[in-house]
Amino acid sequence: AGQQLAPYKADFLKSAIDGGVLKFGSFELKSKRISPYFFNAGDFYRADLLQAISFAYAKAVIEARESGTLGEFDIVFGPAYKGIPLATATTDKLAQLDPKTYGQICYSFDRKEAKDHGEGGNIVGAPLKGKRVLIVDDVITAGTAKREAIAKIQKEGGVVAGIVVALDRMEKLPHPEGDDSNKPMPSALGELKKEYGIPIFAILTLDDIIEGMKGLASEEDIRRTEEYRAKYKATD
Ligand code: OMP
Repeated sequence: AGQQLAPYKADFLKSAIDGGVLKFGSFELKSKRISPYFFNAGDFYRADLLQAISFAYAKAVIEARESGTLGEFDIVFGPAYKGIPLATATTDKLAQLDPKTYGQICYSFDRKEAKDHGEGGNIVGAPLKGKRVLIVDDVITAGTAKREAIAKIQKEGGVVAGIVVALDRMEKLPHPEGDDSNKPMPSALGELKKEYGIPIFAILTLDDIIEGMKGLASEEDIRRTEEYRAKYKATD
C-alpha cells in the first residue's frame, strides 16, 4: 500500500469524482494518447465545487510556502480561459484562510483575443511588471500550455515564482522513436522545472489518484488507470 493522502487531498479527490470532474472511460488527450481517466477543471462550476477546488489550491500553496518549495509571490495568475476562475477563487481563498499573509495578494489573467503587438491591454487585473507571479492552472501533461503562460508573464515584465496545478499526470515526454516504444523518458514537468528553475507542484498526482480512488471507483477503472501509469509514467 502507498502513503495515505493528506486529508485535504482526499477530500478534493472525492469532490472531483462525485462532481463528475474526474471521469473514467476512454479519452483522447491533446497528445493523442488514449487515457482511461480525464480531469476537466472547467467542470468545477457549481458553488460547492468551486469552494472545494479553491480550498485545495490554497492549501497546496500554503503548504508549498511553509515547506520552502515556493518563495514569496505578489500575484496569482490564471491563464485564459480555464485558469481565470481558478486564480480568482484561489486568491480569495488564500486571503480568507490567512489574511495576514495573503490579504494583499492580487490576481490577474490574460486576454486570449489580444494581439501580439501594441502596448498594454493584454492583461486584466494586477499589472505584472516587476512582480513575482504564481501561475494557477488546471492540468500538466506535456507542459505546452505552461510554456505559453510563462512567455506571456515574462513579456509583461513579471517574474514567474512558480506553477501550481490541480493535477500532475506524471507522464513521460513522447519518445523520438514513437510514443509506443515503451522506452523510459523524463517528464514534461521535470523538464519545465529545470528549464525555468521554478517550483511546479500539484494538488494531486496520478499516484495520488490511484491511491485515493480505491473505494471510490470500480476495480476495472482502477486496473485500467494502473495500466496506463505503467505505460506512460515518466522516469522522474
Ligand atoms: P499540456 O499543455 O500538454 O501540459 O496539457 C494540459 C492540457 O491538456 C490541459 O490544460 C487541458 O486542456 C488538457 N487536459 C485536461 O484538461 N485534463 C486531462 O486529464 C488531460 C488533458 C490533456 O489533454 O492532456
